[in-house]
Amino acid sequence: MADAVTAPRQPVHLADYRAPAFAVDQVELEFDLHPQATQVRARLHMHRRSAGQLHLDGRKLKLLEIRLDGEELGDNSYHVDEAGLTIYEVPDRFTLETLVEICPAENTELSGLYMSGSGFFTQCEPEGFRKITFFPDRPDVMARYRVRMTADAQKYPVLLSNGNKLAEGTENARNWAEWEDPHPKPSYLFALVAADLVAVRDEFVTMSGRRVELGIWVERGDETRCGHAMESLKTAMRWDEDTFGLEYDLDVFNIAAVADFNAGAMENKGLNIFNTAYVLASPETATDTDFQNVERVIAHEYFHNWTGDRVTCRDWFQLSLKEGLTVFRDQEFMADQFSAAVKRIADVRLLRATQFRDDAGPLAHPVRPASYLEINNFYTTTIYEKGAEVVRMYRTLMGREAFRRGMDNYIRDNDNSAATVEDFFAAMQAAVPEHNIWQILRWYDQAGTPEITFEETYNPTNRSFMLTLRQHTNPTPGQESKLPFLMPVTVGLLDENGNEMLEETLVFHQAEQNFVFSHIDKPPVASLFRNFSAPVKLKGQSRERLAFLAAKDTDLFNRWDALQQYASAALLEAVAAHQAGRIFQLDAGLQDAIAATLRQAPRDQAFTAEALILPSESLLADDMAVVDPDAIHAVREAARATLGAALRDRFNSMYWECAKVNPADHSGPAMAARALKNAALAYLCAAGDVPRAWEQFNQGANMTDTLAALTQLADKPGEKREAALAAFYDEWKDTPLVLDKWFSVQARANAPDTLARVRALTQHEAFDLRNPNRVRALIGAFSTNQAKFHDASGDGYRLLADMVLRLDETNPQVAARLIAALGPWRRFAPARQALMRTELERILARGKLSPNTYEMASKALA
Ligand code: B3K
Ligand code: ZN
Repeated sequence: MADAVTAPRQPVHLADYRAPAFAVDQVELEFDLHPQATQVRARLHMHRRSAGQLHLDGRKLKLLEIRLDGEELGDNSYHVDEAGLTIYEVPDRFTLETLVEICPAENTELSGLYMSGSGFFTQCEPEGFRKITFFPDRPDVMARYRVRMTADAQKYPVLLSNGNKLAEGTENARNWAEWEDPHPKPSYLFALVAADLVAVRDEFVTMSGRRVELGIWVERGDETRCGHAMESLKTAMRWDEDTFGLEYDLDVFNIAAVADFNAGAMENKGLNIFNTAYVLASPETATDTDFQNVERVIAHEYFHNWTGDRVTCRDWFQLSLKEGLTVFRDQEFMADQFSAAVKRIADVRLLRATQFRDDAGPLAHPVRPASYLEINNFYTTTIYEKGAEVVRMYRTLMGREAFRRGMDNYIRDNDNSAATVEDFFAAMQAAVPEHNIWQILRWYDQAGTPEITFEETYNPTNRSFMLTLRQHTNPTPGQESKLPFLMPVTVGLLDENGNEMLEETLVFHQAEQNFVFSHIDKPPVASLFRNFSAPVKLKGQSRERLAFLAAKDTDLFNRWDALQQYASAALLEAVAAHQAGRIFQLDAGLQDAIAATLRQAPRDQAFTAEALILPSESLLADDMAVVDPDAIHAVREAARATLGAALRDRFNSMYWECAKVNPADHSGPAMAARALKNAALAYLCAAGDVPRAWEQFNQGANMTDTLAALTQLADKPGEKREAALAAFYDEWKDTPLVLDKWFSVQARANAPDTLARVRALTQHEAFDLRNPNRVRALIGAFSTNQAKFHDASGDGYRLLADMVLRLDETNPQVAARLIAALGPWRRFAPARQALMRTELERILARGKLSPNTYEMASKALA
C-alpha cells in the first residue's frame, strides 16, 4: 500500500538547503531476500561535519537491531517515526549498524525494493533508498558501497548490483553474491537485481584500451530482442568519447530490464535498470519510433554516467542540472545518428505540446523550482526538455568549441561531487571570460514561455536594416512579473528569391532591443530564431511571410516551422468560420504549401514526413483564447480529408514509391521512407481510402506498417475495425509491449465511440493498474486525445479522475502524473471548466490522498 496523508506534508524549500551534518564514508549492505520479509543489514561508517543530531531517513522500515560501534543502543538513545531514525548522541567518527525488515511483495509504489516478473528490482531515485534502509537519503551524501545478497538459488539465480562482482557462491539452496562499487555515489544510484534473467553479452574497448564487459539482462525468450539496445549502447559509448572525451570508468556495464517501472529507465552506477519498453525491439514487435526510443534512452542513461553519476546534484532542486544536460546530450547524439533538422523538429514538437502547455497554466514551474511537496512530481518536460533548451542556449551563445571547454571545466571541477546550477554556470562562464553571460541564470528561476514580437525597418539610403525585438513573459504561479531573459537569436536575412544574405546570432537580453545590420542592399526577409535558438513563442509573422519562408528558407527547421505556423493561422481562421456556422473551406495557400512540400519529397523524405503533419489539435488549442475542442477537431479533420482528396494522385504515387523499401531495414533512409509512406496513408484514409489501410494491415510487413494501418482502421467504426483489432489482439496478447499498442491505438482513436471503448477497456482482463506501461498506454494516451478527452459530457474527465483515485492507493507517482491533463481547465468555456474543476475537487475531497496527488490536484486548482 502507498503512503497516504490526510493533511499535506510541509513543502521543501530550496532556500532552506543546509549541508549535511554527517558524511558516510563507506556503506556495507547485506540483503537476505524473501518476497514477504527481506532483511537488510546496513553498516554505515560515518563522520561528523558539523554540530547536530544524527537523523537518517527511513520509511516503513521495521527496525530489528541497532548498534553504535558494536554496542546495542538502548530505547531511550534513539527515536523512530514515520520519517526516519534520530540518534541523540554520536561520537565524531562511528559505525552505525541497523537491521531492518521490509516487504518487497507488497511494494506497489515501485519505489524502493519491489517485485516484478521473475524477481526483485530496485528504483531509488529520488527517495526510494529510504524504503530499503535508514540512511541520509539525499544526493549530497556520497559514499562507497559494498553489497552482499542472498536469495533462493532456483527462483533468483542472477544477483546484480553496482560496480564489480567480487565473489559468488551457493549455500543451502541459496545463492549469494558480493558486489563493490569503487566510485562514491549518492544513495539514489544504488541498485540491486535478483531474478531469473538471461544475459546478452558483448564488450567494448574504451579509447584508452580498457575492456568493458557489457551485459543486457532480460527474461528468458526476450534475448532475441536485445540486439538493437546493445548496438545503441556501443554507439553511445563511442560517441561520448569522441564528442566529450568521456570514457566509461568501470570494468562492467550491466542493464537489467523490468516490465513494471514507473519511468523509462534509471542510470544506477554500472547497473542501469530499464523499462522493457526501452530495451526490447525487433521489427515484428517494435515500430521505427520504438527503435529510436530505445537508442535514445540507452544513450541517455549511459550519458548519465558522467552527467549525473560522477557529477551529481547537490539537492533535488538541481534536478535539471543532470536531466537537462543529459537530455541535451542525447538530443545531440540522436541528431548525429539521423537528420539533425528532423531531430530538432521532433524535439520542438514535444516541447510545445507539453512544456509550453504546462508553462501556460497552474502547473508552471521554473527549471529550478523553489519548492516542492513531492519531488516525484517534478520529473517534467520543464526540468528535462526546457532544461535541455537552456543548455543548448549556452552552446549557441558560446559556440561549439567554447562549450566543449566549458563542459571539460564542469566535469573536472565537480568530479565526484554534488553540484549546483551555479557550478555549471561558473564552468561555462570560465570558458568565455570575454563575455558576461550571467543573465542566462534567469532561465533556471523564472517560469513561463517568453513571447517575442518584432519590428523591421529598412533604410535604403544608408543600406541598413534594423530589427527591433521585444520580449514579454506572462505571470506564472508565484511570479507576477518577470525580468528579461538572455537568449541567442539566430537570424538569417534572405533576399526576395530566398538567397541567403547573412546569418548571425544576436544576443537579446533586454525587454526591447534594436539590432542594426549594415550593407544590406535591398529589403530583406528575416528568418528569426533559426533552429529554434531559444524556447520562446514568436508572434506577429504575417501569412505572406510564413508562406515565403515555408517555401524558401535555407534553415530547414524554420522552413518546417513556417509551414506549421502558416497552417495554424489558416486552420484557426477556419475554426472561427466553423464557430460562425460557415462551411469549411481549405485555405488555398495551405494546399499550395503542402503540394510544394510533396514535390520536394525525394530530396529529404524524413523532413517531408514531418512537414506533412498538420499542427496537432492541442497545439491549435494553445492559440485560441477560449478552446473549442469540437470545432478544432472538425476543422482539422476536414482539412486532412480535403488535402487527401485534392492531392490524392501525389499521395498515391508517393505511397507506392516509398513502399519499395525493405520492411526489415532499420537504417535512417528506410525509416524515413516508411514515415513518408504512412503520412501518405493517413491522408489517403482521411479522403476515404480505408481499404488501403486494410491491405497494409493484412500484409503485416513489420510493426511500423501494421500499427500505422491499425491506427487508421481504429478511426472508422465497422467490421474492418473490429476484425483488425481482434486479429491484432489474438496475435499479441502474450507480448505485453505490443499489447500496450493495442490499448493506445483505441485510446487515441478518432471514432465516435472512443470514450465508451476506453471505459470498457478499463475492465478488460488484460488491463492492469499495477503495470505503469499499461496505464500510460490506455489512460495516458486517452488524456492526449483532445477531442475525446474533452467530450462535452465530461465523461472523459470523470474517467481520468476515477483512474487517479484508484491508482493513488497503489502507485501515487503514476496517479499524480495523469492530473496534468486537467491543468489547462481555465482555457475552456465555462461548461467544460466546471466539469474539469468538479473532477479536480472530487480528487481532493478524498480523505486519504498521497502527497503526490494532493500536490498536483491542489496546484491545478489554484
Ligand atoms: N533519472 C531517472 C528518472 C527517475 C524517475 C523517478 N521518478 C531517469 C532518467 O531521467 O534518466
Ligand atoms: Zn535522465
